[in-house]
Amino acid sequence: MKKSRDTPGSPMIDARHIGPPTRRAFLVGAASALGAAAAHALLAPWPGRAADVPVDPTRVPGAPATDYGRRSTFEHARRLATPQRSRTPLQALHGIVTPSALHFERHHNGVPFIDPARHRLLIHGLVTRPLILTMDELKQFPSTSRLAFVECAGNGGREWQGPAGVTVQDTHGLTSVSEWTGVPLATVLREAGLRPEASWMLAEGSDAAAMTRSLPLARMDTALLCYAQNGEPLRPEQGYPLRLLVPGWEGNTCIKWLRRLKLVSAPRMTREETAKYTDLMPDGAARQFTFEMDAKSVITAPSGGQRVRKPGYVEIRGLAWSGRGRVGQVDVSVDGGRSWRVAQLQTPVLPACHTRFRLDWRWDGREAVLQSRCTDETGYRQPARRELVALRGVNSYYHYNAIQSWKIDERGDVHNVQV
Ligand SMILES: Nc1nc2c(c(=O)[nH]1)N[C@H]1C(S)=C(S)[C@@H](COP(=O)(O)O)O[C@H]1N2
Ligand SMILES: [Mo]
Repeated sequence: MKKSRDTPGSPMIDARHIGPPTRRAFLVGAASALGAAAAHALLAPWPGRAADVPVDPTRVPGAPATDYGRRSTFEHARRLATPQRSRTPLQALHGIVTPSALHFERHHNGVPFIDPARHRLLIHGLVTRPLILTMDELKQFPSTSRLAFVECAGNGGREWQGPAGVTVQDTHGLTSVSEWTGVPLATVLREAGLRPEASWMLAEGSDAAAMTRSLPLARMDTALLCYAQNGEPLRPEQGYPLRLLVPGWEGNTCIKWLRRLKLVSAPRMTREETAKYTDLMPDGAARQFTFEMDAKSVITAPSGGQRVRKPGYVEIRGLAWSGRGRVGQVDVSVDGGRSWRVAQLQTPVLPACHTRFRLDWRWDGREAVLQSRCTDETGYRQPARRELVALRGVNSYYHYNAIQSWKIDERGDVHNVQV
């Protein structure tokens, strides 16, 4: 961190730019003179504390332009973090894009610190021309952008054993949407030249977990080697400087901090496709290589931990998605699944992407159980919990996509329930 308060482009607030001196400006000036304390000023909310809001903002010149933006002092939505994951606050989002700073995170041994100038992608194994590519070389290939969700296979995993999460962030916060930019995997593989025996690909990350997965080449047609997210380079948490994106597939196939692709003739049975990310069925067999995330939906408002303040109009809002394509229809129930109404879908409705849905409702002040169910364009319908459990038992941790129920009690408080 630079110590001078005259650092060009510093986003610090300087008393010279904001007219009449305020207590805030005085404090910031004093802090920056202290050098080390300048670091604190740089992290301070924009452009000051709530207590310093002028009575009449038209009477005071506003804050100067800054080199990298921050959100308003009054906005506090945040990821809920434990060391190896953080969850997106779906209840606080509008539309379908997740702000990069709120994209959920999952890492098996921390976020590595990587210099993009020294990063390389090695492509070897069953290829005719092994390649070592720099980031600059990767960016020279024809590029493409698309919106897509990344969802952890463990999203909702705790709900297998009963209602566990309080909020929708707890129950569904391991899914997020970005606009991803990169080069199609197929383009780079063509450059390397596939040998006829090549049928699988081992993808490896350069984090301390060296996360590795086997992926079938025949189904990699939409896979992207991504270097950008929502218009800027990937965030470190999302795999900077390079990640694999397999749209619609379980998040663990989207190897971050990607450093190696080895073309092979059979899956390598890594930890992440044997001990992890498999589902134990009631008969003792395990599902493996399930890949696509099944259709899912959830009501984000009103949702767990919120309160419906009074009887009357409520816009029911939520998100629906499918790893197999577009959302076809979303139905909403306010009586625990006895009757259903078709929700309105907000365009665009994109494959392997969250779709926003809405339904007008009048709450009569009596207990209600809200549910949503997604049918995707393949005709697959999101199962009720009892349908899912009848098929899969309760030995699984991953791939839970049952209909979520939110109970509104007579006070208006919303609770996670299973009906
Ligand atoms: N190299 C590497 N890639 C990784 C992981 C990891 O730990 N290391 N975690 C995976 C898992 S389990 C998920 S769900 C997604 C999460 O992507 P995100 O953190 O960008 O949301 O990254 C995947 N890619
Ligand atoms: Mo994951």
